[in-house]
Amino acid sequence: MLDGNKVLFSGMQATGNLTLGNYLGALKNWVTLCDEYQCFYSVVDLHSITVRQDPAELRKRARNLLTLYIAAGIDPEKNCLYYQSHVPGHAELAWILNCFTYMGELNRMTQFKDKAAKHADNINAGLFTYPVLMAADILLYQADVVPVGKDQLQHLEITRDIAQRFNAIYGDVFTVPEPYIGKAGAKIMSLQNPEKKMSKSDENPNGSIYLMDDPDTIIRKFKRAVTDSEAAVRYREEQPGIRNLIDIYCACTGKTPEETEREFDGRGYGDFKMAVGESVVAVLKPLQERYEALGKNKDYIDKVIKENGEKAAYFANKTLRKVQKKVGFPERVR
Ligand code: ATP
Ligand code: LTN
Repeated sequence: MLDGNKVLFSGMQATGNLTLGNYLGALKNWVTLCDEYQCFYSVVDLHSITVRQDPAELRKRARNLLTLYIAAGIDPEKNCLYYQSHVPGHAELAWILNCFTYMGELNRMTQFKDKAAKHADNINAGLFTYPVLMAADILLYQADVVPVGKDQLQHLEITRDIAQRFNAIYGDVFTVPEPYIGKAGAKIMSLQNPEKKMSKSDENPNGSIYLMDDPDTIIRKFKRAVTDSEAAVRYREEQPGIRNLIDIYCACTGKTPEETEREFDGRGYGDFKMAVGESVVAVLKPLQERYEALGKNKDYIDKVIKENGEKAAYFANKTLRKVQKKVGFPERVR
C-alpha cells in the first residue's frame, strides 16, 4: 500500500447479486485508484444486518464479494480489502460518533425514509443510525476521498458535518472527506426501465445483468432490452434505452458514443443489441474465470482476509485511540 499518499475509503454491502452497474460504476474504477491513493475497500457486513439477513447466506455473500473485489483486479497487496466486522473499531467509533449526531439530522436522511417504508416491520435503531456507522468507516481511516454514487452523497455530507463538529470541540482529529467523482461516471440504467438505475435489489431480473450471468442469459437480456421505435443508434436524450446501451457498449469497449453512432449507422437495433451483449460477455467472461479460480484457492483468500483485516485494524486503532483519549476515556495500563 502507498503509505503517505492520500487515503481513499469505500465499501459495498454483500446483499444481492452484483450487477453490471456495480461493476462499471464502482469496482472497475476502484482497480486503478491504488496508483494514486492508499485504498481501503470494505465489505460492510455490519451495515447489512440493518435489514434481516439469513446468516449462512450473508456469510457466503460476504466472502463472494471479497473474492469478487480481487477477481475484478483490485490487488490485495496494494489495497486493503477486508470485512468491516473483523475490525471492532468501526462499531466502537460509531458509538462515540452517535453521541455527536443529532436525531434531527438522521431524520432527514432519505435512505432511512425509503428503507423504513420498505421494511415497515423492522424499523430498527441500526437502520436509523446507519449513516453514523458509515461516518465511522470513513473517519476511522482518515479518508481524504470517498468514491460513492449520488445516492450516498447525503451520507457523505453528514459524515463531514460530524467530523467538523468533533474537530471544533477537540481540535483537528479527523480528516474531513470529499466525495470522489470518477472520470467516466457511468450510471447504468435498468434494461427494462431506462429511467431507473440498474440495481441488485430490482425484482425484475431481466432489468439487470448480474456479474455471474452466463453468455446466453446476457445476450437474451440485451435482445429483450426496452428501446424505442426510432430505429436509429443515436446518443440522444429522447432515446434513454438506446443511450443506456451505448453507455454500456462504450464502457466495455473503450469506444466513444460518436464512434458507436458511426459504427452502427444505418443498422438496426437487432445488430446493435447483439454487439452490446457480446461486448459485455467479453468483459464478464474473464472476470468469471478469475472468480472461479480464486474460489478454489481457499488458502489464498483466507490469507488475504487475515492479513488485510490486521492491516485495517492497525490503521483503525491509531485513530480510535486518539479519539478515545480526546473524549476522556481512561488510559490503558500497559
Ligand atoms: P441496492 O439495490 O441494494 O440498493 P445497488 O445495486 O444500488 O444496491 P449499492 O450497494 O447501493 O448498489 O452500490 C454499490 C456501488 O455501486 C456504489 O458505489 C454505487 O454508486 C454503484 N452503483 C450501483 N448501481 C449502479 C449503477 N446502476 N450504475 C453505476 N454505478 C452503480
Ligand atoms: N452505504 C453504502 C455502503 C457503505 C460505504 C461506506 C460507502 C458503507 N460504508 C463508507 C462508502 C464509504 C452503500 O450502500 N452503497
